[in-house]
This record gives sequence, C-alpha cells and structure tokens, in this order.
Amino acid sequence: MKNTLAFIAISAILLSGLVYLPGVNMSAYSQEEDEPEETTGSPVSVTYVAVEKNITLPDGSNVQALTWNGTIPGPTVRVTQGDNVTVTIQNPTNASLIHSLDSHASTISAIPAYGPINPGENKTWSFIATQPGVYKVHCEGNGVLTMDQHVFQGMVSAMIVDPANGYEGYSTISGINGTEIEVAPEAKEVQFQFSEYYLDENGAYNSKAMFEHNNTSAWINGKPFGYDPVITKTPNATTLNFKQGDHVRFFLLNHGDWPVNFHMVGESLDRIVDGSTVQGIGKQTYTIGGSNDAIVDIVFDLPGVYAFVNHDYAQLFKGQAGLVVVDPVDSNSTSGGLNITDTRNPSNAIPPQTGPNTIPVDTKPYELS
Ligand SMILES: [Cu+2]
Repeated sequence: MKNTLAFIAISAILLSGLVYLPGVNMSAYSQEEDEPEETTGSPVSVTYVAVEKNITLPDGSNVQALTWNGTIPGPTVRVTQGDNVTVTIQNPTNASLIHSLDSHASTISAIPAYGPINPGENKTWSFIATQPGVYKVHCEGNGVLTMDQHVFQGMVSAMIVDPANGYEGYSTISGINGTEIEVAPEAKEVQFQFSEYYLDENGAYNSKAMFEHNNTSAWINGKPFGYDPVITKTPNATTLNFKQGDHVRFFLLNHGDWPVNFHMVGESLDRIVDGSTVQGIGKQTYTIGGSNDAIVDIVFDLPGVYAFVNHDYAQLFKGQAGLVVVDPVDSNSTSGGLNITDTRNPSNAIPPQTGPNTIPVDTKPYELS
C-alpha cells in the first residue's frame, strides 16, 4: 500500500510539472531558454509518429500495439558522436492515448522534454549526442504513468551513436600470446533489440504478468524466434547470412525487464565494447541488463550454422534465439544445404543507414508492422 501511495504521489508530481527541489533554481532547467550547445557535428532531424494499431506475430497471435512510426521496434536512427539531433514527436489527432518520448542518447532535463503529448499535439527538442553507444528510445506514457504498457506493447526503438573517429583504436590483447592486436574497424553490421511481450488472449497488455516478470514471450527485433526457420520452424522466419571470414559487428540493446545473456553458440565474442571501453576479449557470454547496450564484434572463421541466444533458458525458449548461417568462401554452400535460397539479410536486423566503418550487405524487407 505504501508503495502504491508513493507511486501515485510521484506520478502526480510528474504530471503536474510542479517539481520543486529545495535550494535548486528550477527555472535554470528550462530547455526553451538555454543557448544551444556548441558542436562541430552535423545537424540531424528525426520525426517519431505515435501509431496505435494491431500487429500480428509470426505465430498468428495479435498485439494491440503501440508503436513509433508503425513498426515494432520503431525506426533505428544512426548519428555520429557530436551531432546536434533535433527530435520531433507527433501524436496524431486520431490517437486515443497520451504519448511522450524519452531518448537515452540525450542528456537534457527530462522535464519538460519527456513530458506528455496529447492527441493532436507535437513537441520538438534538441540535444548533442555526446557519448557513443546503442541507445533506447521509448514512450514514457503520460508522465511515466502507463510507461510499462507503452514500452511492452512496442513503443521502443534504437538510436546508434557512432564514435566520432569510427570503430578503430580499440587495442586488445591476444588470448594466445598476450600481444596487442587491433580489430579492424570495417565490419558488416547487425542490430538486435531485445524485449518481452506480456499479453492476454486478446493481445492487450497484461500488467499483472509484467509485475510478476512472467512474460508471454520474448523477442528479438519484435519477433519471438523470428530468425529461426530451422529448429522452431517459425512461419516466415529468416536466418542471418554471412561468408566465412566475415567480421560482424552486433549492436545489442535490451528494452526488456529480464537481462540478456548474449551468447553465440559455436563462436566466441571476440571483442565487447560497453560504453567507450573494451570490457572483454574472447568471452563466451556478455550480460546486458534492462535498458542497457553493448557492441560485440565476432569474426566467423569457419563456415557453419551458429545460434545467437539469450542464455537464460526461460527467455531462450520463449523466443530469444535465432540462427546465423556462414557460407564457405568457395565450395558447397551451407545455406543451400538448409534449403535457404534467399541469403539476403533481414532488413530489421541491419541498421538502415551506414556508419563510418560499415561494409554494406543486401537486405530483404522483414519488418513487424
Ligand atoms: Cu506511448
């Protein structure tokens, strides 16, 4: 009861916008009066539109979805460290709910920037993308009230901030002889966003299940088992496809409540960058907590079939698992042996814009919309 009262009190304060901290001049935090920060980066404009719609999951079940721009997850935005990003949020007149937007890439006062936007209203604010990483973008509902519902019904997306000097300069130590090695900055790139669904039989949000951490399913880029046409035989699933010797950079972002213990069955995580720091070389698994991210580089030395999983068995078997197929450089293809005829990569796993060290790959449409 105490907790409930505290929650209501905090929510009421946030809703009213009347936050008073003793000894702090709150008017100094008004974003409207601030001089723009100086930056040598480029101006970038991005628009998020709140779209409320029904979405069908691969198993045929319905989600009464809340989305940014009509897909789960919403559009990935890619900027460079130092860029001046202007965000516009539109809540259309036909929307039924108040929405709002919180970008973890921004360091600005949460109030008023992330505050409620009524149907028929817009909001615009700007920030400098100061730190590289893979950042969560999400709805905060109405002054954080119902934020959980909006996040778990799909209102999340990613903002990748590339380092100003690209993905170079991360020197590492070889596990065999202890000498310093460099991982080449150029790589094929993949984004995996992780989260959970908490649904009733009609696809509506089940808050009781969320508070009990009892998710209906777990997803990568919106789809439970969306990259596994082989083991689970998920309808319309598609693998990721690479060539022997490819260096692949995985941008990982966890929107969910459960941690993601990221593991690539059959490979080691050759380099893990967390924030601006190398946190591991040749590790088996890296744990990404709720609303956290990491960038993992893997070189696929041998052809074969590999599985990326959340090595939490409950979440793995609820949908956070998929396959990577690596074809040999020059002999019979592995993908052909699995009857995979279209080896282009799914569009929702490949960042839509290239970065400073991107090796582009062919994609095929694969959104959840
Ligand atoms: Cu919302």
